[in-house]
Amino acid sequence: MARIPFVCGNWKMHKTAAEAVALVNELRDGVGEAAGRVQVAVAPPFTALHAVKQAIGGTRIELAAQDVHWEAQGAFTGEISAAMLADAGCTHGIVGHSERRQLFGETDETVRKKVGALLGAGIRPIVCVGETLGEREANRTLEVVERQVRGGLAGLSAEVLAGITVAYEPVWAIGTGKTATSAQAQEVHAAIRKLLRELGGSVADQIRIQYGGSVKPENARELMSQPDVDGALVGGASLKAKDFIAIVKGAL
Ligand code: G2H
Repeated sequence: MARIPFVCGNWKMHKTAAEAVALVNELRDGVGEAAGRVQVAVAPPFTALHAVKQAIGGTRIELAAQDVHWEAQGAFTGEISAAMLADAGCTHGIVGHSERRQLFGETDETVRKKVGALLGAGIRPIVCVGETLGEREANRTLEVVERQVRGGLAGLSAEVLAGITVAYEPVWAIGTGKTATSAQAQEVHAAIRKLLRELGGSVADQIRIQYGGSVKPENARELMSQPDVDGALVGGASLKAKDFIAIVKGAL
């Protein structure tokens, strides 16, 4: 089944509001050329969401958050709720990024709670999974990724699963300049698709599985040409308009 590729720029802890708006303005024309054939989103830091929401008006660029807290409200200093993200204009939310897992104690259980919170606010989750170098070398890649997918999506109906994106990001390829080969990516993406079929039946064919980890203009087309690679979650290269546009066009 044909899936529209989905490319999301994860800006991580980069860009002031003014810098974020300047980047969106640079993306406008290039992304417009791919309109309707590639879905495109950007995930600025929380402080730039409002400004970026204004700046993407009239474009096909959608707004994503980089994280969320699972509780609806309360005494959780520093946290942001899903309702607040919806209010800021987010249509997508990244959860379970390996940096959150490794540096901030994210677990499969908190990922699942965050997925629930996003869905409750009408925001589509992008659920990140991926193995460390040690896990790959120990031949545990598929076991780890399966545990993360099952944990993050536990109990969701097929109907709900249809609206979710999974991002496979091997930790050893993130920000390191090392990219999984297209064959390595396809192998894991196919395994994730098989698992999604077990969890959601035929909707597995609708679910986009992005690849992430040092995606750049030079490797994007080859990676996204794999049958189960349905787009990309792009970090470093999404901070430069020229590179991000080239990656978006690589999905065509
Ligand atoms: C993985 C990716 C974006 P980069 O973290 O989520 O970042 O493309 O810099 O490896």
